[in-house]
Amino acid sequence: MNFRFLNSIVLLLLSGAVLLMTSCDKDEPFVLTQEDIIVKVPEGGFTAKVNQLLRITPEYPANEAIDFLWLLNEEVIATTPNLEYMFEIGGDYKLNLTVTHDQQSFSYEYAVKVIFEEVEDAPEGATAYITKVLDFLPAVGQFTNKLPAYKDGDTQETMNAKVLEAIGNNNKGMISLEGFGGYVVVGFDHTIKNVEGKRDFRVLANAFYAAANPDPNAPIGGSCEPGVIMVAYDANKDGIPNDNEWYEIAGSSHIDPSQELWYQRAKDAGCNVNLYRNYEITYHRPQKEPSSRDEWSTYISWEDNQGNKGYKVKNQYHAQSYFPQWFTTDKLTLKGTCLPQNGIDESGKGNYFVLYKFLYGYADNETNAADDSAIDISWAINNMGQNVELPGVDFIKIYTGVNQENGWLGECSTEITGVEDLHILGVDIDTRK
Ligand SMILES: [Ca+2]
Ligand SMILES: [Ca+2]
Ligand SMILES: [Ca+2]
Repeated sequence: MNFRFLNSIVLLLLSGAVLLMTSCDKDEPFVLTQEDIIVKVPEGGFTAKVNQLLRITPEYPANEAIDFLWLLNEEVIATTPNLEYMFEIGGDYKLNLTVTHDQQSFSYEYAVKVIFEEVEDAPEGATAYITKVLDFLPAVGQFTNKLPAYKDGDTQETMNAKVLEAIGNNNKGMISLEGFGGYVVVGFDHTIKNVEGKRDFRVLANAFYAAANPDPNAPIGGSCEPGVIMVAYDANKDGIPNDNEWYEIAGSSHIDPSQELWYQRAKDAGCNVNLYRNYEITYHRPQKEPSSRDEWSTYISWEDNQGNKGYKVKNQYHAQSYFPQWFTTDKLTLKGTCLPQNGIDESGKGNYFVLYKFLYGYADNETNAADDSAIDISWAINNMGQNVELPGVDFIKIYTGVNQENGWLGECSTEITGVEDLHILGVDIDTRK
């Protein structure tokens, strides 16, 4: 055999093998790597504005079947390569992208800061006080239908107008929200600005300290009937507080009830010192008003979503119906955060009740002149307890936060006499650290 010929065959075979290998390479499937997906992240992460689209457009190998899965709080918000998403709520978010191709799967995390647009200072001529009452519904209680007074024919609208007459425009009249969950919703002629590091508004009420607590070492108390404060920024500018625009101000017990100075004292006295989020109570309309004293103790039945039930009783001081008369259905269900019970009978004989002061962050809990009756809008939290940085507030809701009967004093009920925009009034109070 001619060796040269053999060599040529070997060469041919070899080159054929090389050719074969090359074509093999061409058919080899695409294998996704972490680096194939490129998202250009601005320095400091993505920033988005509330109610405006955030767009993220990754670069990725075209012509390959890659699956994209965008997640926000473990919920799928897109399955397309490009993300377009509108956040309705300000705050810090973590966005998760998972890309998958065959067996390969990679995840990426992006920080998104969602901010509101800036709020201007209040315009010239704006008033520091309440100019609108959007809703008012006291729970059951001895001042229901009295503060303000209900008259036959009154409707929700006329009751709202009476509330505005009482607590609007610096009139400093008084309304009572009565038992747990009773509420009022008010508005202003401008947005109360959230000034950084400062308290922004004050809820005026009638809280006072007791002069004669039998225990001289007791913490400050007296008539502190805390109302939980909610705030809404009109992010979509429709002139009303939408459900997803409300946030709760996290007062001291929202953070930790055990830091209240009277916590152990109240616990020892048999108070329920827990804080319940998503608390719900239902009051049933009485079939009729009691015809004799015997019926006072079983006047209005209630039950809550914690397995408790009982009666709201009638007393000799207030003869009118304790169920809101303009409210037409047979039961009244009110919801919110239920605060620790702060009322203790310090006499031990049922005749000297002291309602102890929470540290800060509630209405009708602190005297009006004290710094801790003032609120920093930056204390707002969402329903997951996360801080929300609102630029300002257009609406404020206050509801009675404690469900407790305090002997002859009656139920713990938040009273309100007004709201003040501290910036318009030139009142400068630092936030709490
Ligand atoms: Ca502030
Ligand atoms: Ca709105
Ligand atoms: Ca009060």
